[in-house]
Amino acid sequence: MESVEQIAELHRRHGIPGIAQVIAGHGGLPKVSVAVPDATGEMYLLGGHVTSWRPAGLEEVLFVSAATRWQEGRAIRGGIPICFPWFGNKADDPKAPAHGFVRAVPWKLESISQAGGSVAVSMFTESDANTNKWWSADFRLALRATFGRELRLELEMANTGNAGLQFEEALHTYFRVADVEKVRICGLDSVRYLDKTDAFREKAQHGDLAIGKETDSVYLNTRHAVELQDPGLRRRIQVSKENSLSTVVWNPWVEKAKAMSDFGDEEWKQMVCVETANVGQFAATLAPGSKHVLKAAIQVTSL
Ligand code: TA6
Repeated sequence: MESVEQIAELHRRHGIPGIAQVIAGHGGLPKVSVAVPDATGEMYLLGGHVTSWRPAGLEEVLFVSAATRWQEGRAIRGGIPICFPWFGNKADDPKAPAHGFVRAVPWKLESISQAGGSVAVSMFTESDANTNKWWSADFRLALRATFGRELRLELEMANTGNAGLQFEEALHTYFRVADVEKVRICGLDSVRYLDKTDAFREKAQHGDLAIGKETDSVYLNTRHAVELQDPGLRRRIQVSKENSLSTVVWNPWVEKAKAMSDFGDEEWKQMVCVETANVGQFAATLAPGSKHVLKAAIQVTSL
């Protein structure tokens, strides 16, 4: 983990006075903290992990568990974990870390820049001997998060090797809600999905999605934007996307919440994940020397 001196050096090189600073966050982990008139936000170097986005005049949009461990080697529970290069358990290795290996390691800070009224923070991670233990590919993965009236995310995967690649990816976004049982998720009507709570059976979504039990659904071949309606916080959260054919909706509900040591037993009521992804049969493929950019844009309006 970066020392105090290393964090100070990152701030000296990348900080923007009054706009963006590099400081020690929870657990002493380095983070970029941004504040512009339109929004505030935070992004940790651990996992290239966005943990906060708060448009001016509105409440925090992202959920982060109060039980998060804040330590290298473990993903932050909440915010926007980056799942790569596989989603869920690794098909051919049950001992491999769930959701891949990039969310629990420190990324490098590439740049902080102002773009109109927004601030863009770019971080990246690259293949090395450690990643090659799990996946032989050569790659560079970068996340550019632009904090403003909307939150724009661009996950750029570069194939730096000389072989074609196939990989899964997800922006595993945890949204903060007042009461998940009163939330409705719109935009997936008639889309087919795999129900991971029912042996991955393929089903069709009928109308808006309500959360009344453990929910773990992988929507298939969908480019649709999704709208999360939260009457308790009197807001709508729109998630639009590009270069993504999978949308995942997850709430652990009571028993799974109790089983997670870095998640409060009652916290399932205040969150729902709506994930922008390419997983399963919609995994991405990439020729040598090529790039693929998964994009999501998140906006909040009043309900
Ligand atoms: O995206 C939903 C999911 O795959 C669930 O099956 C559950 O495992 C969740 O991700 C959280 O996974 P994690 O490894 O972060 O505990």
